[in-house]
Amino acid sequence: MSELNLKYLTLGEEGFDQNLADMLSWESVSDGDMQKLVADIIHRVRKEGDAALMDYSAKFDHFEVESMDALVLGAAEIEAAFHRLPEDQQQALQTAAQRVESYHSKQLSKSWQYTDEQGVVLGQKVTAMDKVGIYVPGGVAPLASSVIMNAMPAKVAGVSSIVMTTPAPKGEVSDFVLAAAYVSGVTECFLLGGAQAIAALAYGTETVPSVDKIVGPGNAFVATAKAQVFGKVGIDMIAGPSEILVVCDGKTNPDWVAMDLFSQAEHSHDAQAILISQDGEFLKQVEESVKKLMPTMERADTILESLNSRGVFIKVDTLEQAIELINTIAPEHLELSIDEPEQWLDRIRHAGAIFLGRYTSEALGDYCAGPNHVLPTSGTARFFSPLGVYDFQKRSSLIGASAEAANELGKVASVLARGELLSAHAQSAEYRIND
Ligand code: HSO
Ligand code: ZN
Repeated sequence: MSELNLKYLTLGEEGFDQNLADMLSWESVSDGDMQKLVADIIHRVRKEGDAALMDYSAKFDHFEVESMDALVLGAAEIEAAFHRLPEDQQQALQTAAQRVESYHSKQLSKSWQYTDEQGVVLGQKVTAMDKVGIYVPGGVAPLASSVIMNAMPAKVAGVSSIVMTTPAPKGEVSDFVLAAAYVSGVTECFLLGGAQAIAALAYGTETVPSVDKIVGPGNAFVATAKAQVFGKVGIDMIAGPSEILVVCDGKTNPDWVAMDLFSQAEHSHDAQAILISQDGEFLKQVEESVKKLMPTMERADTILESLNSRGVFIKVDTLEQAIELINTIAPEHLELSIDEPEQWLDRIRHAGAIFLGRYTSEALGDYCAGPNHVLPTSGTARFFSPLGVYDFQKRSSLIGASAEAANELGKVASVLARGELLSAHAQSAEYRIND
């Protein structure tokens, strides 16, 4: 294993802003070649439907099937996977699903309506989307929690059909992932991965229904495909690598802090873990903990690569300065490992999720606290929010004019329409003016 080589920065030193900006920058790998490859896959799925899906399944997943039936799991098969799990896993999945469900039920928007002074009925009618597709990556970690986090807000919104696709390399699919689908109301699962899965969900094939929105994480192919089908269907945000920023006053056990940094670093070689403290000694102690604990980690290679390429320890003079830096970084996950963290909340404007106090590890939020773990990355917390029920609800405007209101407002509309040189608009308003 190569050596740990952590980057230290000190607020106020020469070049700090640029050095920090360099550490934070992250470019997606979607170049022109990738765009073309993905466009070809989408085109072929649109043209050939199921036949293309079966062919891609053999080619990319080494899973050769005679018919599409082999790539579809229905409700009974999804449920059966749940019952094959050991009881502690069944229970943990159910607890997580219930907590995520009850948290998200607070996010439900309701329709509203009022009558203004002119007697015009105005309002907003809120409806759920009809059909949603969730992409679940294959890869080494069977991300059951991501199934819950993506499906549950759709379920709470009242989406009537929630389907899932996940690749099945050599026909293998994780029972843990299927069981998570079961506890979160997914009714059908397609064993498809990559750009072809996204194409199938966006355009539909003989077997796969087209959906209204596609959500869920994925590799560069999946992200590129989602960007390309956007507009035909809705998509969630395109997520970058996972990040954690821990602000610590130096009074938390350094092993805890090191492990919290590891917990994001183990997601991928380009995940980012940042620690900020006003206590320089403490930063060194956490580095010692990192060195001590690293060899004990199952995913030590990934953690080390991530810490060496993108890890940063930042020394500040005061906690106030630390809080200022948070707003510049706009982290996906922010742990406030300090006394009375709530006192600082007013000043924090940009963060995907905020973990309050030394006992709140990010892992609780990743799995089972209740809030969503699909969060804005790469500084996009400046303008994006966590995935929520609101992402599966949409709004229709309501306008109802009485004869009197049509008279009054019609005059305004007529003047504006004539100003825009749109006479049909003007006349349709004027027909209803009676004085
Ligand atoms: N931390 C990830 C979510 C996750 N963690 C899934 C464990 N499993 C999102 O940033
Ligand atoms: Zn995580």
